[in-house]
Amino acid sequence: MRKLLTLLAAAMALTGLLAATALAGTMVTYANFPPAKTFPCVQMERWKVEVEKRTNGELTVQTFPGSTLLGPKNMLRGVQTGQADIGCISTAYYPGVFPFMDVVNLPVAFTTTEAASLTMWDLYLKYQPAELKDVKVLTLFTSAPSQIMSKEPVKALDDLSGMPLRASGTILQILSGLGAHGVGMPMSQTPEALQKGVVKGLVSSFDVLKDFNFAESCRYETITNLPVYPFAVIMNKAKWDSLPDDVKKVLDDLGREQSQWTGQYLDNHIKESLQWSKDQYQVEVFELTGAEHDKIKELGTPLVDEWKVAAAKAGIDAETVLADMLALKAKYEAK
Ligand code: 3IO
Repeated sequence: MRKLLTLLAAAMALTGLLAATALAGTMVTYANFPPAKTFPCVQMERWKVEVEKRTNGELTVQTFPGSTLLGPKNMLRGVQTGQADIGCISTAYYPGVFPFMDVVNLPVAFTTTEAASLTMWDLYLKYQPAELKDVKVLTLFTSAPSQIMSKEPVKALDDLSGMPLRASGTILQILSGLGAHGVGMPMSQTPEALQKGVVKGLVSSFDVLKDFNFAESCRYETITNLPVYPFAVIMNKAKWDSLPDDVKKVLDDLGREQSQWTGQYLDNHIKESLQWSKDQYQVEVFELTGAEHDKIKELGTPLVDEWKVAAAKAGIDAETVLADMLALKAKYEAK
């Protein structure tokens, strides 16, 4: 009997201790718009694990993939108003809202996700743009260079004529210059649009062939090396302010590392995804000619000029930012 009581007392003490630890800590919600398998959610789960480990459980993270808490277009507002503590946004879904970060979406032909992501992070840290002042930026990363994935073959640029393709941001303008019909919508709506035949393909990075199983319907892939899509992971400012300093330090220290981790993950994953698509669905990959790549490049030039005008209007020193971005790109791509 005494043994049992001792055991009971010990159990109660342990329960109390665990409860106290949980009470002492903070739980935050983290919303994401695409499905759990996709890279923005893979990096979210990695961040959660690292944060919980490095804060010894002082901060716990409850993740909501697949637009279960906030969707692609209400993510920014939802984080600002505290419907979620943390959210992942694709900035190309918010035209005119991120005049600084839009620079990363320009057609400058990033060759790797890692270089693009680290470039984005460094640019942000250096300039601390006004457009992100009312939220806390936890990490930044990009998708991989964008390619065409379609139901009908695009062996040459002429094949694009009139073809409805899903995209967002600057890629829409490039598509229109190429005679295609760009349809702007978030990635998370693309499966339905493809299935209904509203679009005949999409322009994004090759990870989605596997993660959304787009390889099944989009058997033709064309290497275009179009812009990357920039992403920002943001936290509600009041929530951030309420966190203890040691937790803030863990999150701050993780920002650049998470950006690089995500870039490296995606650079590897696009290769794996394309190979899987070849094995699984015998997808065909087409290369364009040098002259065709030149044409794509030419169509990008006015977009850079348009960005400069829009950025200047927002009080951004556009020439300096652009030069800095190209220098960072060269630095990271040399590695
Ligand atoms: C993307 C967005 C969500 C899930 C996986 C993804 N892979 C590449 C992208 C970039 C993109 O097309 C977009 O709309 O942000």
